[in-house]
Amino acid sequence: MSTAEPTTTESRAPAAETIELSVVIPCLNEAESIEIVVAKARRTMERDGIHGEVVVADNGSTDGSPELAKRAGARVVHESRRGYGSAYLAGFDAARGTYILMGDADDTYDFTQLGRFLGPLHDGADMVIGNRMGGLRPGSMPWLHRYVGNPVLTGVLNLFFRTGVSDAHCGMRAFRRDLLPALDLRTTGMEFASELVIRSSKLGLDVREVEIEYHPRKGESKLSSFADGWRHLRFLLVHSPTWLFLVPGAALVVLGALMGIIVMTGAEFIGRVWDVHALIAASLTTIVGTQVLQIGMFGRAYAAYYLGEHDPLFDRIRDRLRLEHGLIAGGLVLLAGLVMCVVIAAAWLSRGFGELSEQKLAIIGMTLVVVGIQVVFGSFFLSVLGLSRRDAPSDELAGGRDQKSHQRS
Ligand SMILES: Nc1nc2c(ncn2[C@@H]2O[C@H](COP(=O)(O)OP(=O)(O)OP(=O)(O)O)[C@@H](O)[C@H]2O)c(=O)[nH]1
Ligand SMILES: [Mg+2]
Repeated sequence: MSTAEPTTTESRAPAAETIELSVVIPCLNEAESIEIVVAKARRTMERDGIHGEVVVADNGSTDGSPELAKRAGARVVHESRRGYGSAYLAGFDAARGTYILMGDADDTYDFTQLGRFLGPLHDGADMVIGNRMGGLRPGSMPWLHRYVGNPVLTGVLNLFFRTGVSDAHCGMRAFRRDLLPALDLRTTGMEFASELVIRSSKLGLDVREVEIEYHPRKGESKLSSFADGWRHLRFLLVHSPTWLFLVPGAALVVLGALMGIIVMTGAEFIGRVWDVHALIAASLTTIVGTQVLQIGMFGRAYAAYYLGEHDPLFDRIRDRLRLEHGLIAGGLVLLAGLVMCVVIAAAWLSRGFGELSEQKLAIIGMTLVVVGIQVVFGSFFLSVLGLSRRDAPSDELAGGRDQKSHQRS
């Protein structure tokens, strides 16, 4: 939530208890359009008999936008921190309606259609998101956003979080204001749009879509294709340990194991037989894959313990596996590796430290030793993450066996 206490310029604000809809508009230097947009929203609410208010959240505009917004009948909130998300957080704090409708100040969204968002909310939806893709007016969206940015980022978002939303960056949305504490929105930039969709999906909200039109903007765009695109992607990645770590980690382990099998069986691959160099690559791939996998597990544990995320897979694993299971598994891998290394060393010793040409077995033995050590310490670390939760009873630190739900590996 916004930390800076926003200052409000009151202008024809209806009594709080009568407000059904707060139209919240973020604004940064939108003098060309802000008056039009505010007037459209106000006129439409009057026309449709909706008791509402228009809140403009300004981010330090230098072109007189706040004054224009106020003149058009909006309540203006000033937020000192830059960014689309910051502006919205300040606007949401100031909003007093039962429902909030969000939309840009650049006249790209048609505020005369706001009733189409309110309808599903009256029908019981928690959130309504516009879908612009069927209603793009010529010149409204550059091809890079239309065919690359939006589909790729919406696709990644749905792959990672299965939200089912078709146009995840549509800026026109409406939702119940009482959901804000549960939504717990924090991001300050354009990635705020993704955060809202992901949080709604994680909360299992009833999210519906409405087809809308998207018009060419007035004034200068505040969106920076690559910087903002990256901010979205970065946000999606760091909120999905599964796709950031577990999937690539598992892929590396499988790749390393396959390479190892090809070398050890002497099978032909791409027209040739592979030897010790390929086995070294296989070993390193497996080791790094195990590391990445473990970081993913730590990430999921952190999200479950500290971010309060509901994670059925993690819960299931935690219910079935204890620290000791991890220690036994890691210990067995370590032991297998040690046995291989000792056998090779013994054979070498029996030859009076003479010729030694057991590179392949030695590489496999050492790989198992390294992986085993990682699993042992990784299991302890997972346990430490669980133990250090504030609600953990203090005697868990002693590793009490009866701490069923906490002492897990
Ligand atoms: N980027 C940015 N936008 C802000 C900020 N504060 C308010 N905004 C407003 O956020 C809304 C969205 O920004 P736009 O530039 O329209 O971004 P966009 O809709 O993704 O891109 P366009 O299709 O080019 O309009 C506009 O109403 C901006 O005025 C800020 O600090 N940074
Ligand atoms: Mg816009």
